[in-house]
Amino acid sequence: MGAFFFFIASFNQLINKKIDIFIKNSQKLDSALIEIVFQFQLYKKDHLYLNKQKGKWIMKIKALRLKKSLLFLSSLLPLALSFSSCGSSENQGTELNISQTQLEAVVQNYADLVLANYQDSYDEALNLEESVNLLLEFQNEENFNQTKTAWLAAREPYGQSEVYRFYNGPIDDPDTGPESLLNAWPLDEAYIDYVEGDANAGIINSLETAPIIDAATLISLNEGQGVESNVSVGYHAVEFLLWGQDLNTSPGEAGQRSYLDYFSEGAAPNPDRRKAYLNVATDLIPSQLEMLVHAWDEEGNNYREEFLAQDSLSAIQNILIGMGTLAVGELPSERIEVALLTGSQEDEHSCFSDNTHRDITLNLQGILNVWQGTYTRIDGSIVGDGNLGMKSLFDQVAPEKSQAMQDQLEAALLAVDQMNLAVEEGRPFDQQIINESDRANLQNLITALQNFGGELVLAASEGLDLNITTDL
Ligand SMILES: [Ca+2]
Ligand SMILES: [Ca+2]
Repeated sequence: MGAFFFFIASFNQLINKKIDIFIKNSQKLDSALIEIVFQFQLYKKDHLYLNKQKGKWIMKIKALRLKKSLLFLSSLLPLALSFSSCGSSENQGTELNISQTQLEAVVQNYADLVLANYQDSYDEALNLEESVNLLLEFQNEENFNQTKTAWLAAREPYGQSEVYRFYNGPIDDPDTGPESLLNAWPLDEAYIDYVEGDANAGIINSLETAPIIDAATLISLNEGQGVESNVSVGYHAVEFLLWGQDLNTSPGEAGQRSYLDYFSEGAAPNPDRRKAYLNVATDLIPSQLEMLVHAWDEEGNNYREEFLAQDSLSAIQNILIGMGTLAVGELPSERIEVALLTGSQEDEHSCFSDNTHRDITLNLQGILNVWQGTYTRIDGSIVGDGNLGMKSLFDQVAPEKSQAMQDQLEAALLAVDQMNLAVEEGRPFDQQIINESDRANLQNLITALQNFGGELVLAASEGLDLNITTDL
């Protein structure tokens, strides 16, 4: 068995001594460890992560909304948890119940999904760019609404692509990855434009911050002053420029920005700078996505070539890290549980447009795509081979775990259907997080996703002898 233990608990669970501990290995949990866990009570509202890597316990505590600020508590607490190695090398050298040819086909199939998914993301982003061009040329409400529709459409393929993150692939390569320029979030809207109570807020209204609004300026201002919520570009910046703040004056309502904000007839100051901002920020989205298409296309001399050339099991390890991290951390924890804990739309993914239910649905669809080995393109055509997905792989090497994962995905799909039904009934995600029965459903979704991820980690260890880390 791979030596990997995973444990996650929110502060509330800790204080109630209702700790969910997902220990699938048979390793005894030392009482000293429990004691240390309870010392975390002083870190209110924080999430706690505990896992075991290479025979050593590592604890991390993550402050809400400080995604990149993992604090290694081993420096604060005497974590001398030198548990004896629990046979992590047991499987080393064991022959896998699968051929090299099959493994290569699975990896190739995945690369085909990624490329098609990024191509669709790029095409839809170009449509958005064209809609903005039309809006800025012919200024009317119809074109404004069409632009919002194009933004929503652009999110459909991109949301599915997030399962290709978290393993330092092209999207989040530490040096060149455009993720923070595309999908940075949460976003402090007052960094960009006026907000309720401050008519002069933001880059748009500050000649001092940005004498000229161009691509270089907006990119340089992204995550300005080292503040992660100082987001100047990407889908969510454009979302705010189109919808404006969601003041929820009625429960079913999203942001109500007027198209007149872009024109001199409107009440908002600096319409020309706002136009320039919308234009530049929108253009940047397809230009970032184009890089991703080139990284994965079949032209060679790119990431795809390296990805296919490496050892197939290393490639599969990356595929599973992407899927596992989205399923265990990013989607249930960052994107759902944080909003549930705070009850605030500030922690809602697409808070201005109230499109968060689609973000969640599409992230799960992305996981399903990689699981099944197919991706349905925007034009309805299907890319990939259903016999070459992760499910087929695990059916062969860890059939019981494979079935357990399938069951958890189906439970997650049921919860997602219920979430979407509630949206149709007039309760967008920002209302569901404050409605008791909807909250219970979202909690079920979190549990199903995390159980899926937990089974994935174990299946990879059992069937493929791969260690999958799912830390954000
Ligand atoms: Ca709303
Ligand atoms: Ca909202």
